[in-house]
Amino acid sequence: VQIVEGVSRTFNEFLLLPNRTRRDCAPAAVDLRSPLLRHVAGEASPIELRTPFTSAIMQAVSSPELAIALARNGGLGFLHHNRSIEDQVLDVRAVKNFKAGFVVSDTNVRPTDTLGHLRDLMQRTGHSTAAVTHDGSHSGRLLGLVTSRDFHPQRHDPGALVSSRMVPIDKIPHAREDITLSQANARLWDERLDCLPVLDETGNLQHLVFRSDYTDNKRFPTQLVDDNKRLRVGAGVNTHDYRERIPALVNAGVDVLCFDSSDGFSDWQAEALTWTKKHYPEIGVGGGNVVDSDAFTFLAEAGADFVKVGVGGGSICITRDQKGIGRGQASAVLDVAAARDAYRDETGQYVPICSDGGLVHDYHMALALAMGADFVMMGRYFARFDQAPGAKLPTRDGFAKEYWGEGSNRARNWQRYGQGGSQLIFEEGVDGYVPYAGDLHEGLAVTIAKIKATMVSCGATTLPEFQSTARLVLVSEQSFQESHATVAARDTPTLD
Ligand code: MZP
Repeated sequence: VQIVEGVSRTFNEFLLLPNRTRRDCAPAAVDLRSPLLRHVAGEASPIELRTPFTSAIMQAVSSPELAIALARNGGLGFLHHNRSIEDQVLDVRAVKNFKAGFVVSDTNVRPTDTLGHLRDLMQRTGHSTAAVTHDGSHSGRLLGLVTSRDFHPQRHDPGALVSSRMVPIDKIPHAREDITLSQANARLWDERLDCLPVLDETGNLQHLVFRSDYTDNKRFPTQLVDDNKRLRVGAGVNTHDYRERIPALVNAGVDVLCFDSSDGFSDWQAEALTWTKKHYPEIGVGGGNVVDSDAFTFLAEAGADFVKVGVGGGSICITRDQKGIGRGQASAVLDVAAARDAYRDETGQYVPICSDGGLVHDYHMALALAMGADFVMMGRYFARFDQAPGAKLPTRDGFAKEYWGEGSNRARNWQRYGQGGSQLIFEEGVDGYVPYAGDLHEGLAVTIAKIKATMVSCGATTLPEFQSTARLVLVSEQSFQESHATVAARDTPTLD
């Protein structure tokens, strides 16, 4: 037996030291773009994430609704594969057919229509936002906006548009044709709106501009939606039926694939990656999960376009209890990041890595990125939002959402947790609840603000800069305790 040097460490054991913050290093200057796929070092990745977040390949997480919301915030959803090929294809199509657009005149939306009617209409047409004009035409005087978020199943939607959920035009900042998209984007983010109407001088609607249209410094109207822009979506696949599943997903328009396994250091995964790159060289495909440099190099050599890191650290995971395999997520990311850099130096190819699972606090995401992860994948984090598929249930203090592991009895994902047959013999995951966290757009905006604030404190405005200049320290048990507030809210006396 060999005892590997070093201790298996977790994110809780590290803190970042603040670096000097220069004057021009402010949150607005921070750029969170990150490569998703293998590329020649020094050149651009074929697909870049605008924000370094992906959703876990899990039933309780990656619905089309969540993938749409995440893509619109610059990340990427990975639709799960623990069901029939036909069902997964339908979900890919739901994301690809989603149109960030407005309901046009022939659908005849008038202020007197009911929200129920509008919901059906928007679901049928795949529109995220409806502009309500005085005469129901797409170029009439704009009265207000209704977004698909208002139609979440847990919310009630009776009544006429004007009296209920419509955001009236005087509450919406609007734009004229001559502003740049970067200005539009700043307004969208400031107002936490999904879209910005462009009006002519008499208040007639010209276009709607969406967050997802944002491209630096492009001018209207070249970048406007109403064209064929589609959101990007990823899909999980497994090493059992990939020869049938992958062609169907590619045919449905999937952008990226990822082999999903609790232990990806295997001949099956290498064979499946090689097959995919041979038959679909134009499609990016990730592999994993791994926790050390040998496994990274094995998958990179087999053709993986990115490699996912993490065994046993997931919030719903009991793999370490059941099988005694895994590694603290911080040690795993540090080791694999070093292997990625060595592979780059040797081959000239940059193969991004993803830190998957075990991110409990927002600052853990910043740590994972500082330690070398190009992007992160999260289950628990996204399962808490409205857009995740788990049921929302009342609790004594508010609401909770269901969240269950792919290795639990509920999910029975034997393709991921193969124990030598098409059955789960023992569980590797649990079935539980997470605190409800509202809307993804709002929650992720706060998380992004925190990560930018961390990077500013560390004097970095890009992720590569953050990774090359970050200074980490190990924390003792005592300093870990010191990190938390020592005055509990309940101890504070009531003040007049
Ligand atoms: P977390 O973000 O909830 O901590 O972890 C999500 C990750 O845990 C997933 O992306 C996947 O890699 C892993 N996972 C999913 N199901 C299980 C399980 O049932 C699991 N054990 O470990």
